[in-house]
Amino acid sequence: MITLNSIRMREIRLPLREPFRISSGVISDRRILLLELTDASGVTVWSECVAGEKPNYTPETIDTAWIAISEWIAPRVLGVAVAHPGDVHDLLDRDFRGHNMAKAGVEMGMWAIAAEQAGLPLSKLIGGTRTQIATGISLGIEKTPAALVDKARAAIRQGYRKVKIKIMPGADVAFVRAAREELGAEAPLMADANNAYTLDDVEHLAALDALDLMMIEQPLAWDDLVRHAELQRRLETPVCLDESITSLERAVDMHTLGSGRIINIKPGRVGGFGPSIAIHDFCEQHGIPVWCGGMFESGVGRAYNVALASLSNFTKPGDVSPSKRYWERDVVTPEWTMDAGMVNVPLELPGIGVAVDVDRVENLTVRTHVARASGH
Ligand code: OSB
Ligand code: MG
Repeated sequence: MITLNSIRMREIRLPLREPFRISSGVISDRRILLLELTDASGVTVWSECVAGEKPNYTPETIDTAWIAISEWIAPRVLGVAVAHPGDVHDLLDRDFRGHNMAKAGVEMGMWAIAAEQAGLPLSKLIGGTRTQIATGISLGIEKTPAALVDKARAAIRQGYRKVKIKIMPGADVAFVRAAREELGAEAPLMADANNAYTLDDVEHLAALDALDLMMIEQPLAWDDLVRHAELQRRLETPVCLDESITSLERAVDMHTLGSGRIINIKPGRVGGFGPSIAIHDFCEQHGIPVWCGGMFESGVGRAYNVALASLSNFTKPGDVSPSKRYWERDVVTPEWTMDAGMVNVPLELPGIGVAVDVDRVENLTVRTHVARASGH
């Protein structure tokens, strides 16, 4: 039984080691929403809401999530006894549209509470079988193909198992071709357009077919499945959907319509672990590979991604780079590391498997809010 006594929300600011440009915007300072959930059994866990600074990826931002959690989500869960963390998503979704990342921050924390209560690593609680996660890097848009090639070459040297190249009109085919030519036929390359194209660009995008990419991620609009189906019919390269998959139902629609052949699962985007596991299981039954995407999480959010990616059908490398790819210093100990392109799934301790450096978090905190069940 899980019964939340309190939810402490904190915004921290964490500068990225280098700015990151995608087709829809650039970020250099991450504003991160960390949550501390305390359960009536005495367990306290940390979780992360992965909403971005601006509504350029999904409609949510850290500021909308702050309101959603404090005004609507906390009152709905605090003091309410929940038998299983898999029940939380339905509780939060009833007559409450959207705000998936805000909901996921709380929902995932409740899975971590269940793991602590059971004395199990989070990965084991959900039935994960992998002990290591194959790791990919997501490379931002560079000014020139040569600059991109340098970054991609360094990534391959570091052992990454997948190199994702962000693309947009004006920085696409020539950039990816340069990477393919310089890095060779075996290099595991893919592209991510973050919605930068329309069906008018089919001929142009079809030029990527010659470059033997693992996949092209979310070329068309964030909420589109119909046009992606048309595009997939005209491309050999598998389409992978990210933004468009916001629930199990959208994954089923993708399969029905043929809108893509691979799914990037981000637990925040779909509303938490419950929907993530449901999408994973559906895809496994239908031969659709999945992998775990990233949102420049701190080490806290990364713990949840790593646990999720330990499930059997996460067969493609995830965007779960080690802490040093993002930050001078992470907020967890131990920091996340990569060895030969693999990140270890923590299996020693119950829960998320890393400890939060609370003093450091205190120093980085710019605002706090505590919501409590009545009487706590
Ligand atoms: O499209 O996958 C994306 C980061 C922010 C918003 C959208 C995306 C990304 C990434 C980052 O690609 C991947 C990572 O966290 O390493
Ligand atoms: Mg993406």
